[in-house]
Amino acid sequence: MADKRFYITTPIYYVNGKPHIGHAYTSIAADAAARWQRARGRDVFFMTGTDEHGQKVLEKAVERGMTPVEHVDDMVVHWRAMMDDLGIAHDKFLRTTDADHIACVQATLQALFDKGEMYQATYTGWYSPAAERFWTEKDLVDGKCPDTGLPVQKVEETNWFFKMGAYQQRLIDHIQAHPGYIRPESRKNEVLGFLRKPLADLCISRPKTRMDWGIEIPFDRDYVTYVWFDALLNYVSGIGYAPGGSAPGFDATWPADFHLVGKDILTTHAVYWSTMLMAMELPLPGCIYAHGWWMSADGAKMSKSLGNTIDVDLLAGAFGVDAVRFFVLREIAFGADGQFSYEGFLNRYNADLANDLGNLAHRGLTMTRNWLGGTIPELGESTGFEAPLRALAADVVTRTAAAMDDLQFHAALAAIFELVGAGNKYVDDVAPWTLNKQGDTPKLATAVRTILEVSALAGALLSAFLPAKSAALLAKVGRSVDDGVADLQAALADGPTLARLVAGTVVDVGDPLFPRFREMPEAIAALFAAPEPAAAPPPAKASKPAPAPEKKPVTDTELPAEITIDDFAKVALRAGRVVAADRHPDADRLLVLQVDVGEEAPRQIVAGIASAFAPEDLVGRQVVVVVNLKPVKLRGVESRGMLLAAGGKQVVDLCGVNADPGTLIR
Ligand code: ME8
Repeated sequence: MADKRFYITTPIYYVNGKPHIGHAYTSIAADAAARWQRARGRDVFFMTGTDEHGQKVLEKAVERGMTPVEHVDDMVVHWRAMMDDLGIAHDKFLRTTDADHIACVQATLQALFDKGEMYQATYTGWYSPAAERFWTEKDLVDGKCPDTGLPVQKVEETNWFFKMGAYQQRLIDHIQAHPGYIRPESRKNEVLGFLRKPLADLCISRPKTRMDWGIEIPFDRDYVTYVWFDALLNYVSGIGYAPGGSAPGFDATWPADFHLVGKDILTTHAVYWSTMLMAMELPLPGCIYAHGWWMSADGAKMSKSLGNTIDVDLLAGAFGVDAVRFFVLREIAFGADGQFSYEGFLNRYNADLANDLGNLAHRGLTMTRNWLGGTIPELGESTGFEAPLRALAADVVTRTAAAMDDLQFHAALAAIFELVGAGNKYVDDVAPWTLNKQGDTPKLATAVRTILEVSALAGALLSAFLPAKSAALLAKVGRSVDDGVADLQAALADGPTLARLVAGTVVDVGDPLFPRFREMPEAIAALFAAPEPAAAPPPAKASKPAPAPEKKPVTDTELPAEITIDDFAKVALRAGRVVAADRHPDADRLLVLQVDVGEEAPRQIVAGIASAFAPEDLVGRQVVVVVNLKPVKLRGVESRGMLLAAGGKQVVDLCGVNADPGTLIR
């Protein structure tokens, strides 16, 4: 369909934390693809946004002592800023708290209900707050969420279900008939593997009594919509979908050409979203592309919850925004995982941007200034090296276009830098300094002009990756951004001529585009030079400056005021043994323990140690218990006593004694 808009999306990001390099990655990739297609002349719609409902976001709001609305309004600012700072030129930034999104979700729910796609049932399952989804007992890995490895909660409740299972065979058939539907290939096979087991129906509601931060279900107002059902609909709500009749423009935009997602959220897209669309009788997107993860230096996935992320602002501040955009797309194939290291960043910056691209342009510009009066020369006599360079340029343009249409960003960049490398080799082969010495002006003009042409072509090809630097490079040879677009389109249509510049234009040598860094920029070196905190967890050490005061609570490190022996004597400590342990039904940081402290019956103690221990590891464990602590209710469960533990807020171990339960400890 010639008129079909190119429609590309990123996931909409949870506002339970600030953005990091992983989110920047998906956004940069989508932006590069969108910019490329726009430059090619296509009508593009690029949508991104924030996912603002659900348990995770609600918990964060509670933790911050804010209402959910206050919290999301405050957090969205960081996400918008990330997009602006990284030059992400989206056409729409959607928030799931937007009124028109909410209206679309409710209308869709009602339409599916009216069609008989929804039913109510009582469900027992394991809920993972981190992944915001239910699992069956069989899905769990070591009793934990298979996606996140974090604790799950057993939940039994009556809910609304979407008849997802009914679409299983249709989905398998679609995936098999459209080999490019789920990419890369390995991810497609993963989804087909998942679909070999019977596909259960999808629980799409949450009772307000448990969690009310969501979109109310129109046909049962005691419930809100499950966050994924809400979030996935953004891809159509944002372009004007309505079950009874969509806004003008919807049909020219849907289906999406590409949904870009991280591999962590492939199932929700490939299975939930695809079957939802089938039930809604909408065509499926062209491709769901699941890219890999950025990992920290110690090989862990960077995530908000692990706190081992790379600060994009810091990196962009030190090396420039375009260097960040370039690095993340050049360093790893789109689909593979990549380990981030600052040394790797520095090396690639110096090698590709400073030494190759920056150097080629600077050589051409200084030669023009020094030997040719500072204006772009007419092409003169051939040196014999231009024809092979033009042939390579033609091949590079073709390969870049094919790679960009296929989201193979690293391959596109590799091709463009092959041209840059060939440009530098051309300089060495032609040796313009010899031509200058010999006074061979016709050949010198050709040589210098060709260097400038190759630099400008590289600049035009790189505009989707390095918007600001590409514009700066083109400006040095008198080309506007629009000229660059015209040059690119001409090169795509007819092959590059290496004769697009305007002779007589005054060049602007200025400073090199990418200054070389002989050592790590100070702001980054400072991350490693700072003294290590006494008990810094390893991931944080890999990516953040060490002793940020707000990260290390005062209570963990400083001595509180002195107490007397009498004060201490008020605390009754006893040896105990854990006889049973379970997860707290309502809080994933808490465990509910039954502890024998030598009394008639075990004590129930609620402890915030779930991040360090699985319940089954604790049974039989000897512990030290404060037995005269006033009983409290923690998230609705009574706790009578406290365990002594090491590590402050970040528990690392429990204190234990080898003594019978009830033994007095002093
Ligand atoms: O999942 N490496 O939001 P989210 C690469 N709201 N990419 C990463 C990454 C990493 N270490 N960490 C995060 C959600 N990402 C849902 C989506 S869509 C209808 C709803 C990127 O804030 C990657 O794109 O947890 C991943 O899929 C996304 O951020 C998850 O963002």
